[in-house]
Amino acid sequence: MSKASSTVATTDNEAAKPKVAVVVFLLNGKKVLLGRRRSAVGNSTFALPGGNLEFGENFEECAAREVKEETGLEIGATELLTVTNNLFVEGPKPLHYVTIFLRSSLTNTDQVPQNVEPEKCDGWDWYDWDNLPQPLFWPLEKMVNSGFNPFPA
Ligand code: IPR
Ligand code: MG
Repeated sequence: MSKASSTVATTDNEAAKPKVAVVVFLLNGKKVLLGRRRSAVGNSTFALPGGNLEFGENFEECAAREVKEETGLEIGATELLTVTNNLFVEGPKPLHYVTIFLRSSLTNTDQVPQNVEPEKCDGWDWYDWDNLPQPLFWPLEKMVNSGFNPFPA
């Protein structure tokens, strides 16, 4: 038994199992949509819309559902950008997420983001990629610091 699976066996609960999240770089011109999280994980940091992949969903379905649930916005086709593997130890229980990062845009740019889940977010807004708000949710900050750019070349 590997050290990792031994750890899982001794912490036999849902939180100890890796989960999958889908998050979206929703792009509008040179801007990206971010919201300040209200959560035990990454509280008060600016993050992309998205969340947990549900049983049977494909990534695009999850992205469209999560963006709609959190912001009220309707997005068009999605493109896969990258995948990260992150361990969150700051909350009451450790969480391990494999996160799928997609890129998308609005079906209609007249749409205005709504804060549909105010218990989970302080509000959504568009931010210039060259002037992002601080602090960023740390997985996003890590990507930005590595030079990652979600915009088409
Ligand atoms: P929900 O599903 O509540 O939108 O989840 P989330 O936004 O906390 O995302 C979970 C994955 C994160 C922690 C990478
Ligand atoms: Mg979310």
